[in-house]
Amino acid sequence: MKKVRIFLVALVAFMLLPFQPATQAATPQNGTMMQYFEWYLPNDGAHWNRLNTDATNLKNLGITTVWIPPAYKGTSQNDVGYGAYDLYDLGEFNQKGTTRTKYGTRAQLQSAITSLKNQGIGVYGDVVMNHKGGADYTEQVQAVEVNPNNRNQETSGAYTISAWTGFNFPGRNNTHSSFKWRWYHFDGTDWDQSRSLSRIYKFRGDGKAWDNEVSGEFGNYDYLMYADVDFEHPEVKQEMKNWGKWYVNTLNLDGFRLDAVKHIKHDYIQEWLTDVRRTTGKQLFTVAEYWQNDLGAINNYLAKTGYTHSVFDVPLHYNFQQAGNSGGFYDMSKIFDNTVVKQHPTLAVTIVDNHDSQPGQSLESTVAPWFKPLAYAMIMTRQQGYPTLFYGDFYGTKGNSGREIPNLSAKLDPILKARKDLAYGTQHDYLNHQDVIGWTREGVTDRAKSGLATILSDGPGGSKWMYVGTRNAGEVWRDKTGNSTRTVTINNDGWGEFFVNGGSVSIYGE
Ligand SMILES: [Ca+2]
Ligand SMILES: [Ca+2]
Ligand SMILES: [Ca+2]
Repeated sequence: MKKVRIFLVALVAFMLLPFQPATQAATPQNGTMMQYFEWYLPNDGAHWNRLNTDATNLKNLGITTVWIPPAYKGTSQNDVGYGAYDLYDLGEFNQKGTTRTKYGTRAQLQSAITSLKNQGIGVYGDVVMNHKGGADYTEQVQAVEVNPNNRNQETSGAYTISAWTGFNFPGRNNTHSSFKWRWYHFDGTDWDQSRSLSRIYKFRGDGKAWDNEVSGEFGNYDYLMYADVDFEHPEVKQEMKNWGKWYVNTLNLDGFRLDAVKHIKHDYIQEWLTDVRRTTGKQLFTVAEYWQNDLGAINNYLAKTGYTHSVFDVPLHYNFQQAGNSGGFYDMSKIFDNTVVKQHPTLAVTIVDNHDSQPGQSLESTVAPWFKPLAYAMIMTRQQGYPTLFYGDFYGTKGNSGREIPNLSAKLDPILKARKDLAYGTQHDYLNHQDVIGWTREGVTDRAKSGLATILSDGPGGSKWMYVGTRNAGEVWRDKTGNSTRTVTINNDGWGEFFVNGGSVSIYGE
């Protein structure tokens, strides 16, 4: 009887064993996004193939998600994608004088995405909803001119203009969608073809008005460029939801980057995203581009969209730019002041530069090259924020400005590696000096050799005593960037004295 009972207990224990976790769940790898394009990529139709070939390398660098450029047909083959013409033409139909886009064909894009997915890398699609360019024909539309500096002020009576608002997509011939765009799907434009006149025109009739709840710059910043989409029109609202579902399902997307949201009716963005998440059954991580160096305006957008998605940390980018241009006289203890990552750490997508801020572009505000490794250390080795690696910083930018961003991959490689392997566990901040700041991560037990100490200076070199945790006591840490050759022995209390050169960054680890 006793033997049987022991046998049964042993049997039950054996059966239960595999279902009991041996240790706590493994700490997931840190998420790192890459913006896989810059403005001046060559118009060679080879970019999707470059992305395809790069997939394994990206995985090894620690890239977990890729933000791809707008993948649909723009106003011409050379369009970067933001002059969106046909959202359903992913390089599949002969339209605007080309079948492929600047980046290649739909088949090449889908092949690249398959390669990324095979490496476990997620893909975010760029969503250009605010406007449409490259219309197929003009329509006669009643319109009024408005003051460019105060779009709420009409500066003419209504008259008939010839507006580029007719979109039939003849080359696509109703494949994927039969929706046709007409003037009444838009709120305005900036060109009267009949008079060759450039004005900001607000359409009349059909209850037309600039959409409200957009940026308040220039009175009402609904209008940005081309034919401005009217997100108060019921046909538009439904069509964009249909397209969102199609875009996700066709490309197997994992999320979105939303272009120019400060020009789009904010509550429609929330309505659209909620609908597409529901109809696709996917969580769809989303980051919105609300480009304004004003945390108050960004906070308003987050509130108006119900905190349903993330935003780029534009104020942090401008702090980086200012620090890089201040020759050491920036107060580094304030580098995170008035930023999204400080106020909403879980909603901040942190960037250093992008395709608009790079040299020669519309929002040029490039971070100085010497400061970029410091900036990347600040977004890549801290707990807060979802960081983005810019293609143009890693591989360099092209363009004719003579001020291209150099290829910084050799300097950024160790920082990316530190994010992938070391930047885990409890963080301790030492953001307490005008020049030399630092922070540490204690590491976690299930990631071997994790834990780090970052120290940087925008001015003279220096050192800091920082606590890295008693779990690291006795270890000898080295600077993974190679900028400093000093070694640091962690003392029995878990502290070490870490050194940094002037205008430099060091990331110490075991
Ligand atoms: Ca409207
Ligand atoms: Ca708009
Ligand atoms: Ca300083």
